[in-house]
Amino acid sequence: MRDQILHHLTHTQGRGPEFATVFDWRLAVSYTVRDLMVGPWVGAIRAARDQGAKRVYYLSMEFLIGRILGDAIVNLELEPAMGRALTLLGLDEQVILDDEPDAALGNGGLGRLAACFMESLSSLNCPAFGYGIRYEHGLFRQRFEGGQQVETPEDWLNQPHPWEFVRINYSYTIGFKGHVETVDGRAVWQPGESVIARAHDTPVIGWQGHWANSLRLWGALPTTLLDLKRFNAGDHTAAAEPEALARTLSRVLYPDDTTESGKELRLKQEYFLTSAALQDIMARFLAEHGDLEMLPEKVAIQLNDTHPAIAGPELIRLLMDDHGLPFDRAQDLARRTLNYTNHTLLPEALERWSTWLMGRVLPRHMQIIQMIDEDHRVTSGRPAQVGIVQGDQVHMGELAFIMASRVNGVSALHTELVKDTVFADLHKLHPDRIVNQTNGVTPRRWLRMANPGLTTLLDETIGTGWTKDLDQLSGLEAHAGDGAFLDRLHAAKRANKVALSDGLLAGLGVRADPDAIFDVQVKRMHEYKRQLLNVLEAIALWHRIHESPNANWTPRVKIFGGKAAPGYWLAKSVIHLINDVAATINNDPVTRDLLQIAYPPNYNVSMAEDLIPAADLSEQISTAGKEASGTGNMKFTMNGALTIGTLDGANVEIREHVGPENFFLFGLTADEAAIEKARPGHARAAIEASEDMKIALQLIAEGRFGRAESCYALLDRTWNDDPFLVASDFDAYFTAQRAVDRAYADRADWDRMAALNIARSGFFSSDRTIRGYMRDIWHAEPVTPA
Ligand code: GL7
Repeated sequence: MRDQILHHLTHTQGRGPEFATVFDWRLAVSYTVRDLMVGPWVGAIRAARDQGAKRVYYLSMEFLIGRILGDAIVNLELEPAMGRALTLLGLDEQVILDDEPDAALGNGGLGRLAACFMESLSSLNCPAFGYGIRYEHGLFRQRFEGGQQVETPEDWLNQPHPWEFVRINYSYTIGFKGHVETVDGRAVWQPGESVIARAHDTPVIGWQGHWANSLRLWGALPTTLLDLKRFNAGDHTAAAEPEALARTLSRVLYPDDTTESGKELRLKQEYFLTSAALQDIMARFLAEHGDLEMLPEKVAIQLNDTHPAIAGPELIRLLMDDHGLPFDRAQDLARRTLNYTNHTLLPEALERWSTWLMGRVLPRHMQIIQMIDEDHRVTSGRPAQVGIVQGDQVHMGELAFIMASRVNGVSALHTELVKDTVFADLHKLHPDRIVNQTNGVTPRRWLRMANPGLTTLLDETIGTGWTKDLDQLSGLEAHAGDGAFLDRLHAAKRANKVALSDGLLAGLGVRADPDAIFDVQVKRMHEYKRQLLNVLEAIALWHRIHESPNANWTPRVKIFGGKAAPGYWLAKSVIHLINDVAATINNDPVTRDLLQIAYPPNYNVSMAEDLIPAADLSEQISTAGKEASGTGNMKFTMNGALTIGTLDGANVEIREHVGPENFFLFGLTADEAAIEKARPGHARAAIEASEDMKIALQLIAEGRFGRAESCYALLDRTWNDDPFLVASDFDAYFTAQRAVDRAYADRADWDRMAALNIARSGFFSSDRTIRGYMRDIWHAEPVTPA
């Protein structure tokens, strides 16, 4: 290992050890590890082809990968050897690992789910490709200035990316605009613009390195590099225009979380990804099988939300216009090949494009969409209000549904709500189409890599088998009454808290006592996720402590992390409020040993890997009915945090699995929330009824935490509208938090509950989720490499 690292340092990186920077070493280490991935990768690709296996294609606008090196070391079980090699070279492994920028090609849960799925697909030997966009700039970086979020561009590709292989022979032309002609009775689309999509492959190694699939990310290139005529005429800037135009396509990740963006560029990005992926899929399929009738038998395509929903019309277009199939045959093959996952019910996230924009950017697809819609109208006898084209809008959810074999929700509750709300009419027409696949997360990254202390304890207590069969964690049940085991569990958690506490002190100047409850809410900033409820509770608690400073309070550190979409000013004002409250509370001599608030900026995958293993309490407090599933909630549970949460998304299933006595439940149910929201004056009534809530709002309005003006809109909305029922759930939340205080004070009992949370978290492995997709949706089988 040491020699390999030195070899790559010299021959790949071109550096002598005496001149090498951390970056040089990190690349040399990465190439060394990558070498070990290539064998299984090539073997997997070969085995899938030789055995004529069905392949799964996961189309996603987002893959929130994070760092790759540490994950690869864990999955290839290289830790001991790598540790020794780096020691021999006089290098600090943590410094090397931390030098890698996060691949932040996603916004939040949806993108991170795609990354967990890629890892599980490889760990399960399921032949698969992930298709996405190689954004030059991932999710923006977040800083705080005067407590307010400031965004700066992210720049991960401003340095060599050691994990990718550029495939210049896998390049496809992607057209836009232009017009459709009829030649010999066949439609011919003459695009007015075109770009090249070029493949960049990253191997995704599975557990123990038996299999690796490809994450294939498309970069955009111009069809003509330089307008030489204009260049020679002296117009140098204009000459580079085609290149600049093309490159904008894969330039930036849209930083919207759950809100739809109506930009033409976004539609072009979605089509760019989808068309490149489908052309690639068809080329591979035809090379292997030749017979188009076999498509559904050999290809399963999963659409990650509606973002790639143009896949339906695109696949029909390729089958009709390139391969001469009639519409009915093409539509039937496409529908038997495609599946769609719904990830949200929020109305603002349901993608819609005007027929005008769709017709202008993708004229041939607009025609096909109308054919699909008309055919569905005739064959299903659907009611008038159902359809893809409604008025002058193309509804991508309806398009995805109508073109899918299976439509799935991402938690049991969410799937039922999908049936009852957004797709109620389509569900009645196609009652077997909607199925559930509750989300999961990979235990390799989220336990084995992120929490080495707990991993050692697990390995020593129940063996290492849990890593690939997370249900084996149930073996811990037998130890939940064993004092020596619980002491070790406590020590492992405490060590993670000490490390985090050191980081918070160094980075933010916040003093976090490792014996206090570490109460963590990390996720995108959104009204429905109710960070506001959490910070209002902090204010009310602070006020209560002041009223009786000598009462028996349980010390608490509240930790927040998360970004707001740049245009989401209400979410940004919550960030501002949290930072202002922290500045006041943290320096209060009366309460500072009992209550601290930390909000480290720029929450990302790597920060999650530090925060989650150090958490005692997981905040999953969304308004019931709004969070489709959540996946952070599962990571916390696996790492032995207890949840305070509502009956929303996968919280419901987490509570069922860990047992209601090991979960702090509060708040309205989804049904109750819907009724409460419809009640006129619900917000004001709830605030008037809650002394704690009223005081918290008053303290803000009085300017106790800095300029009250910056909170007026927030206060006004809370008093008069409160669409996410912060007020209605406030007292229940406050009471549940006091139950948390009491429970934490009984250390042995808390540790026992933490142990049971871990022991019963096996269901939330993404291996279980992927097996479900393979069985119920893709009908795909694992493959053994030769
Ligand atoms: C999300 C849901 O909000 C989240 O609850 C879910 O866990 C995730 C993965 O299924 O998908 N839907 C969505 O649009 N985003 C999500 O994170 C951005």
